[in-house]
Amino acid sequence: SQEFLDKVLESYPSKVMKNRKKHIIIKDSNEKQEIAANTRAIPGIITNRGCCYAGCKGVVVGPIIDMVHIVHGPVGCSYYAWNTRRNKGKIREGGKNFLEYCFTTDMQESDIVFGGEKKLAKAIDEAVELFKPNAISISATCPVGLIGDDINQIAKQAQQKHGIPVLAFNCEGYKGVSQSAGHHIANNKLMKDIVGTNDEEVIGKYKINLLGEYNIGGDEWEISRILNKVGYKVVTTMTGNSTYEEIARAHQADLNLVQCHRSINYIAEMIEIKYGAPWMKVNFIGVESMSTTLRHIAKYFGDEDLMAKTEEVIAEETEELLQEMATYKEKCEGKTAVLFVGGSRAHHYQGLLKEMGIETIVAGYEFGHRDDYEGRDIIPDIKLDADTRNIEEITVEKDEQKYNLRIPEDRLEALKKEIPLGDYAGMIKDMEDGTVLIDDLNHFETEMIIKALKPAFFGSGVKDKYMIQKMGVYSKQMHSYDYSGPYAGYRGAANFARDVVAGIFTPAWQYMKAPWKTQPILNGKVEEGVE
Ligand code: CFM
Ligand code: HCA
Repeated sequence: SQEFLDKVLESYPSKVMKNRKKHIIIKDSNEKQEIAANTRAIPGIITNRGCCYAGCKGVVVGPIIDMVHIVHGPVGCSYYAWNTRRNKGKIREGGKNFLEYCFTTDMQESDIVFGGEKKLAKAIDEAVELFKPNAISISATCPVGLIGDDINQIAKQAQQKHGIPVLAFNCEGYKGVSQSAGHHIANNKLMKDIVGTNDEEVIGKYKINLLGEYNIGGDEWEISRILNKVGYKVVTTMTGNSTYEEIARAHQADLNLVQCHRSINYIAEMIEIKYGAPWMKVNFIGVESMSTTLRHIAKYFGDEDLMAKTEEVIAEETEELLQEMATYKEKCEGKTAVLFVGGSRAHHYQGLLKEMGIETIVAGYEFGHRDDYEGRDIIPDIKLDADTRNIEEITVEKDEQKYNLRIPEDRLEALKKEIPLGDYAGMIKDMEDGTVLIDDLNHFETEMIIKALKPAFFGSGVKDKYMIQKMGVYSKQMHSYDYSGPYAGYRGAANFARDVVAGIFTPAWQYMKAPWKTQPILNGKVEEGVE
């Protein structure tokens, strides 16, 4: 591995090499390893990262179904985020769902020159008149911050005028080094303005929230199906397939299950401080992780009947599934994978691949932070740079009226030793010695990896998928699932395995050599003496 990495790094100019070196490590369990992450991508390098606006509007705010999400900016920013992420939603009885729509102020040159505030106010008026949404979000794109449109003031006036919540997000694309900044900005506002504002009692015995779950390809529906079967009441998901009022009641849940910690750990932590409900890291990807997660949740509530029911559901769900998974494993045993996804999937899917006999030999995040690699306990060691300090850090305090300790403190401390309460371990710990971790992988490095390692499976996104496949390697879209799914939960594991086996064994990859590499494009001969 070291030899290969040296070859990659030597291809760079010395300054770039010095930078990239810090973002790459070979796992060695004898050492405490540190990886550089959440820093600026190098100009000129083809990165897969997105922007702050993508993380705020596209990822966290956009999936709330009954809000109209207005993008204040040029049409492209809105169009790009129109259903491409596949965050699905289903209308509630008598409710509203605007996920199919794409709302934008469509800023033109004259708006950039003379300001876009009036246009935004008009767009809100129109949206209210035509759609009567329960609430509205406004997301700022790059030019809005540059020209100084005051979207907060417009939101305030519109809220008074229309009598519905209008939330303004200053998530201009350039605000951070990646989508991650947008997650943080969105978390802050959801916490400040929505969570805790509805005290109408949620009925149910074991009340939970699903945080960091966005219902991509229907994942949340499969997860909820299983949780409901055990007996849990899901108060809200944040934010996949959620409504404004469901999120407003989130403070009533007794436990927050955190799937994608990268995008939502801020809210999880703030709810615990303000309302007293602890959070637990979960993983719904893969048969074993799903079952372990169910056992952890039952242990938290500590009820014998619940634990028994959990075992019953696990047995029922996995009986046939394990046989099916064994057939996939037989086919794939010994194959290798490279996994490169946003901020948590590159870790979450490794267990499921292992269940198929596939080892992940290179993995990395687009925009994960050091704790996503190394574990939550290293957070105090992270040096905050100017880019991170740029994003507002809000602090919340105990809400004297609504705070309640769900379980006694000594029991909570004891439980922390058994289940991942308030903690996540990070990707490094789950990888084998000798495997490679690369942060913010770029297209040059992707090419080098493919040439050297020829993996059977390359899990990544739309920006590099086709370049990988043109090199003759099967590449799966780990963001949109290539329009398949769900991939979470028990049924999801089977769907994923079935799709991957079909992908790996498709004969297409051997025909990927360009025709001109094997035969000349021009046919003919040069004859002498012909004029
Ligand atoms: Fe979390 Fe996500 Fe991901 Fe993410 Fe994303 Fe996504 Fe992703 Mo694309 S919230 S970090 S910002 S799991 S949109 S649903 S697939 S990059 S790995
Ligand atoms: C985003 C959304 C994205 C992009 C996916 C991709 C998604 O970050 O803006 O690059 O293939 O999941 O849709 O991550």
